[in-house]
Amino acid sequence: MARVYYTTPIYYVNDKPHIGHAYTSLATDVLARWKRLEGHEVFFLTGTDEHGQKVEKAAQDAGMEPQAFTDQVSQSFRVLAERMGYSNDDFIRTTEPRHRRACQALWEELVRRDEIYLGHYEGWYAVRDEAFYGPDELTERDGVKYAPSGAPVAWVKEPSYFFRLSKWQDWLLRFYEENPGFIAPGSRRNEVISFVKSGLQDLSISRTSFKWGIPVPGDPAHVMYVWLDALTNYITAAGYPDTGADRWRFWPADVHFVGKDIVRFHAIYWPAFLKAAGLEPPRRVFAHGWWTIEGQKMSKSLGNAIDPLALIEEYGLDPLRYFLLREVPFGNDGDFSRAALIGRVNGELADTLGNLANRTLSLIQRNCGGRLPAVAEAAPADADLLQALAALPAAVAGHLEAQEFHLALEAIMAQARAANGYITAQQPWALRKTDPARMEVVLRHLHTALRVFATVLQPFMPGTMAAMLDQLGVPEEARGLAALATPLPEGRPLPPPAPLFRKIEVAA
Ligand code: ME8
Repeated sequence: MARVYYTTPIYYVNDKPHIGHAYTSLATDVLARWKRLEGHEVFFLTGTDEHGQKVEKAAQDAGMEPQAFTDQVSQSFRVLAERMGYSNDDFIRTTEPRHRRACQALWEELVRRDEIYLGHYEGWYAVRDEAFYGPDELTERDGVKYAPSGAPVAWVKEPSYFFRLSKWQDWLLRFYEENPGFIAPGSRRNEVISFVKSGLQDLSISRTSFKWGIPVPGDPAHVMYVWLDALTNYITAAGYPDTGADRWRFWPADVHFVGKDIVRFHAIYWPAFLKAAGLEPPRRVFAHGWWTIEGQKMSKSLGNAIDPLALIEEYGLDPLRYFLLREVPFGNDGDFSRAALIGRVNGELADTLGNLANRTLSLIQRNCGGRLPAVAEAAPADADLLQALAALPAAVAGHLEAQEFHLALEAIMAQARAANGYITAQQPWALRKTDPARMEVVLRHLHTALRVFATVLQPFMPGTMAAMLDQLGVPEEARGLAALATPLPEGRPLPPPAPLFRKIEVAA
Protein backbone atom coordinates (compact mmCIF):
# COMPACT_ATOMS: atom_id res chain seq x y z
CA MET A 1 0.00 0.00 0.00
CA ALA A 2 1.35 3.38 -0.95
CA ARG A 3 0.67 6.83 0.44
CA VAL A 4 -0.33 9.41 -2.12
CA TYR A 5 -0.96 13.14 -1.95
CA TYR A 6 -2.98 15.04 -4.57
CA THR A 7 -3.82 18.72 -4.61
CA THR A 8 -5.99 21.18 -6.52
CA PRO A 9 -5.01 24.83 -6.87
CA ILE A 10 -6.36 26.91 -4.01
CA TYR A 11 -8.82 29.22 -5.70
CA TYR A 12 -8.93 32.99 -5.40
CA VAL A 13 -11.93 34.20 -3.49
CA ASN A 14 -12.38 37.29 -5.63
CA ASP A 15 -15.42 35.76 -7.28
CA LYS A 16 -17.74 32.77 -7.01
CA PRO A 17 -16.70 29.42 -8.51
CA HIS A 18 -17.37 28.45 -12.12
CA ILE A 19 -17.02 25.32 -14.21
CA GLY A 20 -13.24 25.79 -14.68
CA HIS A 21 -12.66 25.53 -10.92
CA ALA A 22 -15.01 22.57 -10.67
CA TYR A 23 -13.06 20.80 -13.42
CA THR A 24 -9.61 20.80 -11.81
CA SER A 25 -10.99 19.58 -8.51
CA LEU A 26 -13.06 16.92 -10.25
CA ALA A 27 -10.00 15.43 -11.94
CA THR A 28 -8.20 15.41 -8.60
CA ASP A 29 -11.20 13.77 -6.93
CA VAL A 30 -11.39 10.99 -9.51
CA LEU A 31 -7.74 10.09 -9.10
CA ALA A 32 -8.02 10.24 -5.30
CA ARG A 33 -11.05 7.95 -5.35
CA TRP A 34 -9.36 5.57 -7.76
CA LYS A 35 -6.29 5.26 -5.53
CA ARG A 36 -8.50 4.53 -2.53
CA LEU A 37 -10.25 1.86 -4.59
CA GLU A 38 -6.82 0.34 -5.24
CA GLY A 39 -6.34 0.28 -1.48
CA HIS A 40 -3.85 3.14 -1.08
CA GLU A 41 -3.75 5.78 1.64
CA VAL A 42 -4.74 9.07 0.05
CA PHE A 43 -4.55 12.68 1.14
CA PHE A 44 -6.56 14.97 -1.12
CA LEU A 45 -6.32 18.70 -0.50
CA THR A 46 -8.25 21.66 -1.86
CA GLY A 47 -8.98 25.13 -0.53
CA THR A 48 -8.96 28.88 -1.10
CA ASP A 49 -6.31 31.52 -1.74
CA GLU A 50 -7.42 34.58 0.19
CA HIS A 51 -4.67 37.19 0.33
CA GLY A 52 -3.24 39.68 -2.15
CA GLN A 53 -4.19 42.77 -4.02
CA LYS A 54 -6.79 41.13 -6.23
CA VAL A 55 -8.82 39.78 -3.31
CA GLU A 56 -8.37 43.00 -1.34
CA LYS A 57 -9.76 44.94 -4.28
CA ALA A 58 -12.69 42.55 -4.71
CA ALA A 59 -13.55 43.05 -1.02
CA GLN A 60 -13.39 46.84 -1.44
CA ASP A 61 -15.63 46.65 -4.51
CA ALA A 62 -18.10 44.62 -2.46
CA GLY A 63 -17.92 47.22 0.32
CA MET A 64 -16.76 44.62 2.83
CA GLU A 65 -13.82 44.02 5.16
CA PRO A 66 -11.44 41.53 3.52
CA GLN A 67 -11.87 38.89 6.24
CA ALA A 68 -15.67 38.98 6.13
CA PHE A 69 -15.57 38.95 2.35
CA THR A 70 -13.20 35.99 2.14
CA ASP A 71 -15.25 34.09 4.75
CA GLN A 72 -18.23 34.44 2.49
CA VAL A 73 -16.64 33.57 -0.84
CA SER A 74 -14.54 30.75 0.58
CA GLN A 75 -17.77 29.21 1.82
CA SER A 76 -19.08 29.09 -1.75
CA PHE A 77 -16.06 26.96 -2.72
CA ARG A 78 -16.78 24.66 0.21
CA VAL A 79 -20.37 24.33 -0.95
CA LEU A 80 -19.12 23.57 -4.46
CA ALA A 81 -16.88 20.81 -3.08
CA GLU A 82 -19.82 19.22 -1.28
CA ARG A 83 -22.23 19.50 -4.18
CA MET A 84 -19.69 18.17 -6.69
CA GLY A 85 -19.11 15.19 -4.39
CA TYR A 86 -15.39 15.80 -3.87
CA SER A 87 -13.80 13.47 -1.37
CA ASN A 88 -11.18 16.00 -0.18
CA ASP A 89 -9.60 15.18 3.19
CA ASP A 90 -8.93 18.80 4.08
CA PHE A 91 -9.95 22.27 2.95
CA ILE A 92 -7.31 24.88 3.58
CA ARG A 93 -7.78 28.63 3.78
CA THR A 94 -4.71 30.84 3.61
CA THR A 95 -6.19 33.08 6.29
CA GLU A 96 -5.96 30.28 8.86
CA PRO A 97 -3.41 30.53 11.72
CA ARG A 98 -1.80 27.21 10.73
CA HIS A 99 -1.00 28.69 7.35
CA ARG A 100 0.40 31.94 8.65
CA ARG A 101 2.68 29.90 10.90
CA ALA A 102 3.87 27.75 7.99
CA CYS A 103 4.55 30.73 5.72
CA GLN A 104 6.47 32.59 8.36
CA ALA A 105 8.49 29.50 9.21
CA LEU A 106 9.34 28.94 5.55
CA TRP A 107 10.37 32.58 5.23
CA GLU A 108 12.61 32.36 8.28
CA GLU A 109 14.20 29.19 6.95
CA LEU A 110 14.93 30.92 3.64
CA VAL A 111 16.46 33.88 5.48
CA ARG A 112 18.60 31.51 7.56
CA ARG A 113 19.88 29.95 4.36
CA ASP A 114 20.62 33.35 2.82
CA GLU A 115 18.07 32.87 0.04
CA ILE A 116 16.34 36.20 0.67
CA TYR A 117 17.67 39.77 0.50
CA LEU A 118 16.13 43.24 0.73
CA GLY A 119 16.05 45.40 -2.40
CA HIS A 120 13.79 47.52 -4.51
CA TYR A 121 11.34 46.32 -7.13
CA GLU A 122 10.64 48.32 -10.22
CA GLY A 123 8.70 46.67 -13.02
CA TRP A 124 5.39 45.46 -14.43
CA TYR A 125 2.73 43.74 -12.35
CA ALA A 126 -0.65 42.29 -13.31
CA VAL A 127 -3.04 42.28 -10.36
CA ARG A 128 -5.42 39.90 -12.16
CA ASP A 129 -2.66 37.28 -12.39
CA GLU A 130 -0.85 38.45 -9.25
CA ALA A 131 2.28 38.13 -11.39
CA PHE A 132 5.38 40.09 -12.38
CA TYR A 133 6.23 40.26 -16.06
CA GLY A 134 9.33 41.20 -18.01
CA PRO A 135 8.99 44.03 -20.58
CA ASP A 136 9.64 41.61 -23.46
CA GLU A 137 6.56 39.57 -22.49
CA LEU A 138 4.11 42.45 -22.94
CA THR A 139 2.04 43.73 -25.83
CA GLU A 140 0.52 47.20 -26.10
CA ARG A 141 -2.96 48.22 -27.26
CA ASP A 142 -4.40 51.74 -27.03
CA GLY A 143 -1.66 52.82 -24.70
CA VAL A 144 -2.29 49.96 -22.25
CA LYS A 145 0.21 47.16 -21.78
CA TYR A 146 -0.98 43.58 -21.44
CA ALA A 147 0.54 40.35 -20.12
CA PRO A 148 0.39 37.21 -22.33
CA SER A 149 -2.66 36.14 -20.29
CA GLY A 150 -4.52 39.26 -21.47
CA ALA A 151 -4.35 40.91 -18.04
CA PRO A 152 -3.44 44.61 -18.00
CA VAL A 153 -0.19 45.41 -16.21
CA ALA A 154 0.82 48.46 -14.16
CA TRP A 155 4.22 49.85 -13.22
CA VAL A 156 5.16 49.04 -9.64
CA LYS A 157 7.98 50.65 -7.71
CA GLU A 158 8.47 49.73 -4.07
CA PRO A 159 10.92 48.29 -1.54
CA SER A 160 10.82 44.54 -1.72
CA TYR A 161 12.46 41.38 -0.48
CA PHE A 162 13.83 39.14 -3.20
CA PHE A 163 14.27 35.40 -3.46
CA ARG A 164 17.49 34.31 -5.17
CA LEU A 165 15.68 32.53 -7.98
CA SER A 166 18.45 33.10 -10.54
CA LYS A 167 20.77 30.95 -8.46
CA TRP A 168 18.45 27.94 -9.00
CA GLN A 169 18.30 28.10 -12.77
CA ASP A 170 20.84 25.35 -13.46
CA TRP A 171 19.49 23.16 -10.72
CA LEU A 172 15.97 23.50 -12.16
CA LEU A 173 17.11 22.52 -15.65
CA ARG A 174 18.87 19.47 -14.24
CA PHE A 175 15.83 18.62 -12.16
CA TYR A 176 13.54 18.68 -15.24
CA GLU A 177 16.06 16.54 -17.12
CA GLU A 178 16.31 13.97 -14.36
CA ASN A 179 12.55 13.94 -13.74
CA PRO A 180 10.95 13.84 -17.17
CA GLY A 181 7.52 13.22 -15.63
CA PHE A 182 7.67 16.33 -13.43
CA ILE A 183 5.70 18.55 -15.82
CA ALA A 184 2.88 17.13 -17.91
CA PRO A 185 1.73 17.22 -20.62
CA GLY A 186 4.92 17.44 -22.71
CA SER A 187 3.99 20.71 -24.41
CA ARG A 188 3.93 22.46 -21.04
CA ARG A 189 7.26 20.93 -20.11
CA ASN A 190 8.89 22.38 -23.22
CA GLU A 191 7.36 25.77 -22.49
CA VAL A 192 8.75 25.79 -18.95
CA ILE A 193 12.19 24.59 -19.99
CA SER A 194 12.57 27.28 -22.62
CA PHE A 195 11.40 29.94 -20.17
CA VAL A 196 13.98 28.85 -17.62
CA LYS A 197 16.68 28.63 -20.28
CA SER A 198 15.95 32.20 -21.32
CA GLY A 199 17.24 33.26 -17.91
CA LEU A 200 15.69 33.63 -14.46
CA GLN A 201 15.75 36.88 -12.51
CA ASP A 202 15.53 37.03 -8.75
CA LEU A 203 11.91 37.13 -7.68
CA SER A 204 10.22 39.88 -5.71
CA ILE A 205 8.51 38.12 -2.79
CA SER A 206 7.09 40.95 -0.71
CA ARG A 207 4.84 43.97 -1.24
CA THR A 208 4.55 47.20 0.68
CA SER A 209 1.78 49.07 -1.16
CA PHE A 210 -1.12 47.24 0.52
CA LYS A 211 -1.75 45.33 3.75
CA TRP A 212 -3.87 42.24 2.96
CA GLY A 213 -1.32 39.48 3.34
CA ILE A 214 0.91 37.62 5.75
CA PRO A 215 3.39 39.99 7.44
CA VAL A 216 7.05 39.33 6.76
CA PRO A 217 8.68 38.17 10.02
CA GLY A 218 10.59 41.03 11.58
CA ASP A 219 9.46 43.57 8.99
CA PRO A 220 5.67 43.96 9.09
CA ALA A 221 5.68 46.89 6.65
CA HIS A 222 5.99 44.11 4.06
CA VAL A 223 3.42 41.44 3.33
CA MET A 224 4.46 38.26 1.55
CA TYR A 225 3.95 37.99 -2.19
CA VAL A 226 0.67 36.14 -2.57
CA TRP A 227 2.19 33.32 -4.66
CA LEU A 228 4.77 32.48 -2.01
CA ASP A 229 1.92 32.49 0.49
CA ALA A 230 -0.38 30.44 -1.78
CA LEU A 231 2.08 27.74 -2.85
CA THR A 232 3.02 27.14 0.77
CA ASN A 233 -0.51 25.84 1.40
CA TYR A 234 0.58 22.46 0.06
CA ILE A 235 3.04 21.99 2.91
CA THR A 236 0.94 23.77 5.54
CA ALA A 237 -1.70 21.09 5.13
CA ALA A 238 0.96 18.41 5.50
CA GLY A 239 1.87 19.87 8.89
CA TYR A 240 4.82 22.17 8.06
CA PRO A 241 6.87 23.35 9.90
CA ASP A 242 6.28 20.29 12.05
CA THR A 243 8.03 17.73 9.88
CA GLY A 244 7.36 15.17 12.60
CA ALA A 245 3.59 15.56 12.05
CA ASP A 246 1.64 12.51 10.99
CA ARG A 247 0.56 14.23 7.78
CA TRP A 248 4.13 15.05 6.81
CA ARG A 249 4.44 11.40 5.67
CA PHE A 250 2.46 12.47 2.60
CA TRP A 251 5.03 15.03 1.44
CA PRO A 252 6.18 15.33 -1.37
CA ALA A 253 2.90 15.68 -3.22
CA ASP A 254 2.41 13.12 -5.99
CA VAL A 255 0.47 15.38 -8.33
CA HIS A 256 -0.37 19.07 -8.14
CA PHE A 257 -3.32 19.47 -10.53
CA VAL A 258 -3.40 22.96 -12.05
CA GLY A 259 -4.64 24.80 -15.12
CA LYS A 260 -2.16 25.83 -17.78
CA ASP A 261 -2.34 29.46 -16.59
CA ILE A 262 -0.40 28.73 -13.42
CA VAL A 263 2.30 26.34 -14.60
CA ARG A 264 5.12 28.85 -14.16
CA PHE A 265 4.40 29.25 -10.46
CA HIS A 266 4.14 25.51 -9.81
CA ALA A 267 6.90 24.22 -12.05
CA ILE A 268 9.52 26.93 -11.51
CA TYR A 269 9.02 28.98 -8.35
CA TRP A 270 7.65 26.20 -6.19
CA PRO A 271 10.40 23.59 -6.61
CA ALA A 272 12.98 26.37 -6.24
CA PHE A 273 11.45 27.66 -2.97
CA LEU A 274 11.35 24.13 -1.60
CA LYS A 275 14.83 23.16 -2.65
CA ALA A 276 16.18 26.42 -1.24
CA ALA A 277 14.52 25.63 2.09
CA GLY A 278 15.97 22.12 2.10
CA LEU A 279 12.63 20.45 1.36
CA GLU A 280 11.76 17.91 -1.29
CA PRO A 281 10.08 19.18 -4.46
CA PRO A 282 6.74 17.69 -5.56
CA ARG A 283 6.77 14.69 -7.90
CA ARG A 284 4.55 16.05 -10.65
CA VAL A 285 2.61 19.04 -11.87
CA PHE A 286 -0.14 18.31 -14.37
CA ALA A 287 -1.47 21.36 -16.23
CA HIS A 288 -4.78 20.82 -17.97
CA GLY A 289 -6.24 23.00 -20.71
CA TRP A 290 -8.78 25.76 -20.82
CA TRP A 291 -12.56 25.54 -21.16
CA THR A 292 -14.40 27.92 -23.40
CA ILE A 293 -18.17 28.21 -23.31
CA GLU A 294 -20.04 27.54 -26.55
CA GLY A 295 -16.94 28.75 -28.39
CA GLN A 296 -16.32 31.86 -26.26
CA LYS A 297 -13.78 32.68 -23.58
CA MET A 298 -15.39 32.49 -20.15
CA SER A 299 -15.27 35.91 -18.57
CA LYS A 300 -16.88 38.17 -16.06
CA SER A 301 -17.43 40.89 -18.65
CA LEU A 302 -19.18 38.52 -21.07
CA GLY A 303 -21.23 37.23 -18.14
CA ASN A 304 -21.07 33.70 -19.56
CA ALA A 305 -19.30 31.94 -16.68
CA ILE A 306 -21.17 28.73 -16.03
CA ASP A 307 -22.24 27.97 -12.50
CA PRO A 308 -21.63 24.27 -11.88
CA LEU A 309 -24.47 24.17 -9.33
CA ALA A 310 -26.93 25.18 -12.05
CA LEU A 311 -25.65 22.39 -14.30
CA ILE A 312 -26.02 19.83 -11.51
CA GLU A 313 -29.57 21.03 -11.06
CA GLU A 314 -30.26 20.72 -14.76
CA TYR A 315 -28.51 17.48 -15.74
CA GLY A 316 -27.64 15.71 -12.48
CA LEU A 317 -24.26 15.45 -10.79
CA ASP A 318 -22.90 12.22 -12.26
CA PRO A 319 -23.72 12.99 -15.90
CA LEU A 320 -21.88 16.30 -15.44
CA ARG A 321 -18.87 14.61 -13.79
CA TYR A 322 -18.78 12.07 -16.62
CA PHE A 323 -19.08 14.62 -19.38
CA LEU A 324 -16.35 16.94 -18.11
CA LEU A 325 -13.72 14.22 -18.07
CA ARG A 326 -14.98 12.33 -21.12
CA GLU A 327 -15.33 15.11 -23.61
CA VAL A 328 -11.86 16.63 -23.79
CA PRO A 329 -8.46 14.93 -23.67
CA PHE A 330 -7.08 15.96 -20.27
CA GLY A 331 -4.41 18.55 -21.02
CA ASN A 332 -6.12 20.00 -24.11
CA ASP A 333 -8.38 23.01 -24.33
CA GLY A 334 -12.04 22.21 -24.78
CA ASP A 335 -15.37 23.77 -25.47
CA PHE A 336 -18.33 23.35 -23.17
CA SER A 337 -21.53 22.98 -25.09
CA ARG A 338 -24.89 21.74 -23.94
CA ALA A 339 -25.34 19.81 -27.17
CA ALA A 340 -22.11 17.88 -26.54
CA LEU A 341 -23.15 17.13 -22.96
CA ILE A 342 -26.56 15.90 -24.01
CA GLY A 343 -24.99 13.78 -26.78
CA ARG A 344 -22.64 12.02 -24.35
CA VAL A 345 -25.24 11.49 -21.66
CA ASN A 346 -27.89 10.13 -23.98
CA GLY A 347 -25.62 8.12 -26.26
CA GLU A 348 -23.18 6.67 -23.75
CA LEU A 349 -24.72 6.72 -20.29
CA ALA A 350 -28.38 6.16 -21.10
CA ASP A 351 -28.28 4.14 -24.34
CA THR A 352 -25.08 2.15 -23.86
CA LEU A 353 -24.44 1.61 -20.16
CA GLY A 354 -27.91 2.20 -18.75
CA ASN A 355 -29.59 0.12 -21.37
CA LEU A 356 -27.19 -2.78 -20.90
CA ALA A 357 -27.82 -2.78 -17.17
CA ASN A 358 -31.53 -2.51 -17.60
CA ARG A 359 -31.82 -5.27 -20.18
CA THR A 360 -29.60 -7.66 -18.23
CA LEU A 361 -31.14 -7.05 -14.83
CA SER A 362 -34.71 -7.20 -16.16
CA LEU A 363 -33.98 -10.56 -17.80
CA ILE A 364 -32.46 -11.93 -14.57
CA GLN A 365 -35.50 -10.64 -12.71
CA ARG A 366 -38.00 -12.19 -15.11
CA ASN A 367 -36.26 -15.36 -16.21
CA CYS A 368 -34.08 -16.37 -13.27
CA GLY A 369 -36.48 -15.61 -10.43
CA GLY A 370 -34.47 -12.48 -9.56
CA ARG A 371 -31.49 -14.57 -8.42
CA LEU A 372 -27.94 -14.43 -9.65
CA PRO A 373 -27.18 -17.35 -12.00
CA ALA A 374 -24.17 -19.59 -11.33
CA VAL A 375 -20.64 -18.85 -12.52
CA ALA A 376 -19.98 -20.85 -15.66
CA GLU A 377 -17.16 -21.81 -17.93
CA ALA A 378 -16.65 -19.49 -20.87
CA ALA A 379 -17.90 -20.92 -24.16
CA PRO A 380 -15.89 -19.85 -27.25
CA ALA A 381 -18.53 -17.20 -27.94
CA ASP A 382 -17.86 -15.66 -24.51
CA ALA A 383 -14.08 -15.66 -24.61
CA ASP A 384 -13.50 -12.25 -26.18
CA LEU A 385 -15.83 -10.48 -23.80
CA LEU A 386 -14.40 -12.14 -20.72
CA GLN A 387 -10.80 -11.56 -21.72
CA ALA A 388 -11.39 -7.89 -22.40
CA LEU A 389 -13.16 -7.54 -19.05
CA ALA A 390 -10.32 -9.15 -17.18
CA ALA A 391 -7.88 -6.66 -18.72
CA LEU A 392 -10.04 -3.58 -18.21
CA PRO A 393 -9.14 -2.57 -14.62
CA ALA A 394 -5.41 -2.60 -15.39
CA ALA A 395 -5.99 -0.58 -18.55
CA VAL A 396 -7.98 2.01 -16.60
CA ALA A 397 -5.31 2.09 -13.88
CA GLY A 398 -2.63 2.76 -16.50
CA HIS A 399 -4.57 5.64 -17.99
CA LEU A 400 -5.31 7.20 -14.63
CA GLU A 401 -1.70 6.88 -13.53
CA ALA A 402 -0.92 9.09 -16.54
CA GLN A 403 -3.96 11.38 -15.84
CA GLU A 404 -5.56 10.28 -19.12
CA PHE A 405 -9.09 10.45 -17.80
CA HIS A 406 -10.63 10.57 -21.27
CA LEU A 407 -8.78 7.39 -22.35
CA ALA A 408 -9.87 5.57 -19.21
CA LEU A 409 -13.49 6.41 -19.99
CA GLU A 410 -13.07 5.56 -23.63
CA ALA A 411 -11.70 2.13 -22.72
CA ILE A 412 -14.65 1.47 -20.42
CA MET A 413 -17.17 2.67 -22.98
CA ALA A 414 -15.61 0.49 -25.70
CA GLN A 415 -16.20 -2.55 -23.49
CA ALA A 416 -19.74 -1.46 -22.71
CA ARG A 417 -20.41 -1.25 -26.45
CA ALA A 418 -18.84 -4.70 -26.90
CA ALA A 419 -21.09 -6.07 -24.16
CA ASN A 420 -24.11 -4.60 -25.97
CA GLY A 421 -22.91 -6.38 -29.09
CA TYR A 422 -22.66 -9.60 -27.09
CA ILE A 423 -26.20 -9.37 -25.74
CA THR A 424 -27.53 -8.70 -29.25
CA ALA A 425 -25.61 -11.65 -30.68
CA GLN A 426 -26.46 -14.08 -27.87
CA GLN A 427 -30.10 -13.05 -27.57
CA PRO A 428 -30.65 -14.37 -24.03
CA TRP A 429 -34.36 -13.48 -24.30
CA ALA A 430 -34.69 -16.06 -27.12
CA LEU A 431 -32.62 -18.67 -25.27
CA ARG A 432 -35.22 -18.86 -22.56
CA LYS A 433 -37.23 -21.35 -24.57
CA THR A 434 -34.48 -23.01 -26.62
CA ASP A 435 -31.63 -23.35 -24.11
CA PRO A 436 -32.34 -22.01 -20.61
CA ALA A 437 -29.02 -23.26 -19.26
CA ARG A 438 -27.14 -21.22 -21.86
CA MET A 439 -29.37 -18.23 -21.11
CA GLU A 440 -28.20 -18.35 -17.50
CA VAL A 441 -24.58 -18.51 -18.60
CA VAL A 442 -25.00 -15.50 -20.88
CA LEU A 443 -26.77 -13.48 -18.18
CA ARG A 444 -24.11 -14.33 -15.63
CA HIS A 445 -21.39 -13.12 -17.99
CA LEU A 446 -23.32 -9.92 -18.57
CA HIS A 447 -23.68 -9.50 -14.83
CA THR A 448 -19.91 -9.88 -14.53
CA ALA A 449 -19.42 -7.23 -17.20
CA LEU A 450 -21.73 -4.81 -15.38
CA ARG A 451 -19.97 -5.41 -12.10
CA VAL A 452 -16.61 -4.58 -13.68
CA PHE A 453 -17.98 -1.42 -15.31
CA ALA A 454 -19.67 -0.22 -12.15
CA THR A 455 -16.59 -0.92 -10.05
CA VAL A 456 -14.15 0.97 -12.25
CA LEU A 457 -16.59 3.82 -12.83
CA GLN A 458 -17.13 4.50 -9.11
CA PRO A 459 -14.52 7.30 -8.97
CA PHE A 460 -16.20 9.09 -11.88
CA MET A 461 -19.83 8.67 -10.86
CA PRO A 462 -19.87 7.66 -7.19
CA GLY A 463 -23.59 8.04 -6.53
CA THR A 464 -24.93 6.32 -9.62
CA MET A 465 -22.38 3.52 -9.47
CA ALA A 466 -23.29 2.84 -5.84
CA ALA A 467 -26.89 2.45 -7.00
CA MET A 468 -25.76 0.20 -9.84
CA LEU A 469 -23.72 -1.99 -7.49
CA ASP A 470 -26.78 -2.19 -5.19
CA GLN A 471 -28.85 -3.41 -8.12
CA LEU A 472 -26.13 -5.93 -9.01
CA GLY A 473 -26.21 -7.26 -5.45
CA VAL A 474 -22.56 -6.40 -4.78
CA PRO A 475 -22.10 -5.86 -1.02
CA GLU A 476 -20.27 -2.74 0.21
CA GLU A 477 -17.17 -4.68 1.17
CA ALA A 478 -16.83 -6.18 -2.32
CA ARG A 479 -16.62 -2.91 -4.25
CA GLY A 480 -12.85 -2.44 -4.32
CA LEU A 481 -10.73 -3.44 -7.31
CA ALA A 482 -9.21 -6.43 -5.56
CA ALA A 483 -12.69 -7.85 -4.88
CA LEU A 484 -13.28 -8.29 -8.61
CA ALA A 485 -11.17 -11.44 -8.42
CA THR A 486 -13.84 -13.11 -6.27
CA PRO A 487 -17.09 -13.95 -8.07
CA LEU A 488 -20.30 -13.32 -6.16
CA PRO A 489 -21.98 -16.55 -4.98
CA GLU A 490 -24.85 -17.82 -7.14
CA GLY A 491 -28.41 -17.53 -5.94
CA ARG A 492 -27.97 -14.08 -4.43
CA PRO A 493 -31.31 -12.24 -4.70
CA LEU A 494 -31.16 -9.06 -6.76
CA PRO A 495 -33.50 -6.12 -6.19
CA PRO A 496 -35.82 -5.12 -9.04
CA PRO A 497 -33.89 -2.90 -11.44
CA ALA A 498 -34.61 0.81 -11.82
CA PRO A 499 -33.24 3.08 -14.56
CA LEU A 500 -29.81 4.50 -13.68
CA PHE A 501 -29.66 7.31 -16.23
CA ARG A 502 -32.39 9.58 -17.45
CA LYS A 503 -32.30 10.51 -21.10
CA ILE A 504 -32.20 14.28 -21.53
CA GLU A 505 -35.08 15.53 -23.63
CA VAL A 506 -34.01 17.94 -26.31
CA ALA A 507 -36.49 20.67 -27.11
CA ALA A 508 -37.39 20.41 -30.80
O1 ME8 B 1 -4.81 30.94 -9.98
N1 ME8 B 1 -10.84 26.32 -17.81
O2 ME8 B 1 -6.64 30.82 -8.59
P1 ME8 B 1 -7.86 30.95 -9.60
C1 ME8 B 1 -10.23 25.39 -17.05
N2 ME8 B 1 -5.16 31.25 -6.50
N3 ME8 B 1 -9.80 25.62 -15.80
C2 ME8 B 1 -10.00 26.82 -15.28
C3 ME8 B 1 -10.64 27.84 -16.00
C4 ME8 B 1 -11.07 27.55 -17.33
N4 ME8 B 1 -11.68 28.43 -18.10
N5 ME8 B 1 -10.69 28.93 -15.22
C5 ME8 B 1 -10.10 28.59 -14.04
C6 ME8 B 1 -5.31 30.90 -8.87
N6 ME8 B 1 -9.69 27.32 -14.06
C7 ME8 B 1 -4.43 30.85 -7.65
C8 ME8 B 1 -3.89 29.45 -7.49
S1 ME8 B 1 -2.43 27.60 -6.22
C9 ME8 B 1 -1.20 27.61 -5.07
C10 ME8 B 1 -2.95 29.26 -6.34
C11 ME8 B 1 -9.04 26.58 -12.97
O3 ME8 B 1 -9.06 31.11 -8.75
C12 ME8 B 1 -7.63 26.13 -13.34
O4 ME8 B 1 -7.25 25.08 -12.52
O5 ME8 B 1 -7.58 31.97 -10.62
C13 ME8 B 1 -6.81 27.34 -12.98
O6 ME8 B 1 -5.43 27.03 -12.82
C14 ME8 B 1 -7.45 27.71 -11.67
O7 ME8 B 1 -8.85 27.47 -11.87
C15 ME8 B 1 -7.20 29.18 -11.36
O8 ME8 B 1 -7.96 29.53 -10.25
